Amino acid sequence: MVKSGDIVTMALSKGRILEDTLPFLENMGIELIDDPEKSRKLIIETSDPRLRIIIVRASDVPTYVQRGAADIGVAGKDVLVEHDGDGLFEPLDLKIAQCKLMVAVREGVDYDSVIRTGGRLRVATKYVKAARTHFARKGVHVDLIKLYGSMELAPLVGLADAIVDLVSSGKTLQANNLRAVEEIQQISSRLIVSAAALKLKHDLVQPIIDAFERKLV
Ligand code: PRT
Ligand code: MG
Repeated sequence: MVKSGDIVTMALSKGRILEDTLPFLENMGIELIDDPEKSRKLIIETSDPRLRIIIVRASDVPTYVQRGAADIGVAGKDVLVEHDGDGLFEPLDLKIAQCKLMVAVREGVDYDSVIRTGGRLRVATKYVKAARTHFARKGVHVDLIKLYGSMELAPLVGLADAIVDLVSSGKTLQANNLRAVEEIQQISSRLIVSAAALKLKHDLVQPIIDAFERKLV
């Protein structure tokens, strides 16, 4: 029997992060016992009795790791920027789930002249911290409108002049008659580890970090 102090818990979100993290685990010879995309289980055992996976919302991964409910996790840089990083280490850029955080406006809108005219720009986004920092740096006054999804709709129905959202293929913007006008940041997912786990479970956690790093080079 493995004692709980001898188990590493890894927090992952379903979808692209899980998909792109599995090859790292496979490279370590680790397989998941259940398929999280099919099973309703939220705690998934692996072929290594010392490692289990918990399935959480992408934006909740840092919370679980920070508070010690998970030892290690994979989270997008977008999520980490919005989260307060106290007690979290970010030892590796896994270069997975890559995309860009961008400003977009309706097709035909002259963004530069809107900015120059100096009126308050209404910006709808889930990424309030990143957006605030970006526009403050540019010296642009903004009204930030916090949304939890489907940001692309906001400029189409007059809720906002612009959005700040993640873009990968650009198809979502295109389908909604929007155009990216500014890149804020390149985004990829990071391996995150709690300060506590790094200290108290060092012998279990460090080999996992090392194995992830070996797959990267
Ligand atoms: O869905 P949920 O609300 O649970 O959370 P989430 O949307 O944050 O999770 P998920 O699994 O969709 O995304 C997890 C992580 O993947 C994000 O935190 C990003 O770091 C990363 N990632 C990479 C992306 C994208 N690419 C991406 N394209 N996350 C979201 N998108 C969305 C984007 O918001 C937009 O709506 O896809 C749409 C644009 O895609 P294109 O290809 O049309 O440009
Ligand atoms: Mg999503």
